Amino acid sequence: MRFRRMVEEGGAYMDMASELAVGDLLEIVRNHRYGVEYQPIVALHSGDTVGYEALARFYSEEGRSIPPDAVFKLIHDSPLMLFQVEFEIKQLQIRMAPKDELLFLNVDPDAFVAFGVESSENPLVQLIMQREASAVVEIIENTDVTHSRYSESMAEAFSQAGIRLALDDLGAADSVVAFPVLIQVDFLKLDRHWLRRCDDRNWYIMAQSLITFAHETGKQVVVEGVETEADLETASHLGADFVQGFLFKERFISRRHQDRRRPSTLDRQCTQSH
Ligand SMILES: [Ca+2]
Ligand SMILES: [Ca+2]
Repeated sequence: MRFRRMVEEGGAYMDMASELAVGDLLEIVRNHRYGVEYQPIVALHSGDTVGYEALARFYSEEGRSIPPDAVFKLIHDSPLMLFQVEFEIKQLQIRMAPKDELLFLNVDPDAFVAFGVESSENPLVQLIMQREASAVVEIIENTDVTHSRYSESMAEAFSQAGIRLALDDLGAADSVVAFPVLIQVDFLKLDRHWLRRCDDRNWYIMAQSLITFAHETGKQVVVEGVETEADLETASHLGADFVQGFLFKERFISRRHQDRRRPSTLDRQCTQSH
């Protein structure tokens, strides 16, 4: 359960072997071989990109992509390293992000509590506050009590700092929803599984009802995992506000932390544009 976010961030790498040697991890961290993939959040009514979800990427010395879930799995064994890596990645995701759109950021509750300050004084909250009203923090629900408490305390801290919240992966295969969280957040992100289930009338009505609930309580809804025009049509019939997924692959933006020793073409582009 704790690794659902990491699997999501794994994206295309999900099927690859996800073992990583500690030495390789240290090499990645020491040299900040990090990157970001920004996936567009698209308004259904206009087709415009209104925001991006930032996803972490990692690279080997040779520039090869490392499955993100392998990195997160390993750094979870060391709270301080988890905090350090999460902090640096959020810094990068904010620094390299398109400036004017919403920026959806996945924040790891384990990293948040690892710092030992569970309030808006937490450095992760202070960092994300730089992005002001355009930041949205994505939270996931956890089945075990400890992690549920971490998610709740993190949601509270961001909320107190005036940062909007999205409930991520709602309806994922192993998800459990706490009603207070459902009520507290500003965005609902319906997991990609809804699109596969919507042939079943009961699931369809449930999705519609969640969207009606969201709208009547001032929230907006993102349907994730839109891969085809048919998916787009389903999301539209459901009444969602936004969609996200591989149908919009040409709008994805990939950026890497600059490696001073061997800057890539992409890095040079990033340096020029920021
Ligand atoms: Ca997410
Ligand atoms: Ca998600």
